Amino acid sequence: ETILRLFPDIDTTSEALSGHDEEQIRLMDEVCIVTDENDAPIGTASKKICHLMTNIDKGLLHRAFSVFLFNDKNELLLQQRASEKITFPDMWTNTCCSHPLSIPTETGANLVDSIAGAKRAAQRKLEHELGIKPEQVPFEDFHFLTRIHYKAPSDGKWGEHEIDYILFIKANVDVNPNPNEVQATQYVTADGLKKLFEDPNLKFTPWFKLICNSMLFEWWGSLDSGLEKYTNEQEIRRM
Ligand code: DMA
Ligand code: MN
Repeated sequence: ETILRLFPDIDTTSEALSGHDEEQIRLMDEVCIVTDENDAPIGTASKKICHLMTNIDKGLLHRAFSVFLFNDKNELLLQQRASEKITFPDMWTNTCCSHPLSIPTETGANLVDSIAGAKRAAQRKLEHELGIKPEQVPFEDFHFLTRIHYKAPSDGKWGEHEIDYILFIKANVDVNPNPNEVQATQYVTADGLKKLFEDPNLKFTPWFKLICNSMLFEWWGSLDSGLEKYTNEQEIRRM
């Protein structure tokens, strides 16, 4: 693990996983891209290592993506995370989130290649989590908007600290959720989403709330005209 040279006292043990869902434990072995604060790759580490709050508190940061998928009525597809998820279980969130992996097709050292890697990772996870076939979400139809750097604890033991690539896509898709990942889905209008926020019984992921409270509704409003002015932002937004 090259990252041990940069973070010599990192926690690599696995007791934090005991009691969790077996498939979700297995996915904690995926290899994420560790970056510096400017999103330059500096090494790799397992999904488990990247999401332990003890390591995040030492500054460990990794690359991620967030897809916002809209149908032809400009409604946003939301998902409710499965109870089996180790981080942020049962919470409602944007269409699909995950991590570009440390594999040649998903890694990039410059922004153009990193965006392409995030789009390929997005196609892979839209199929894994929601059963959406890659043909229904063509690579060329994804729009990269910006990168968001944020940190958020989940339950004390686990959390997120990411450079998150925001991807928009307009596509009418067939959804067939993987129950180990997703327990429910729904399409919402912008007003419908604002109504959901008023329901005290619903919980939302911290990154989704951050994006909703900053740019989401402005971006959403420009889906059919003027989205270009928000795309391919070079700066990283710190939240
Ligand atoms: C991680 O999402 C990425 C973001 C932007 C929070 P996740 O926890 O859903 O990842 P995965 O689906 O790989 O478990
Ligand atoms: Mn993450």
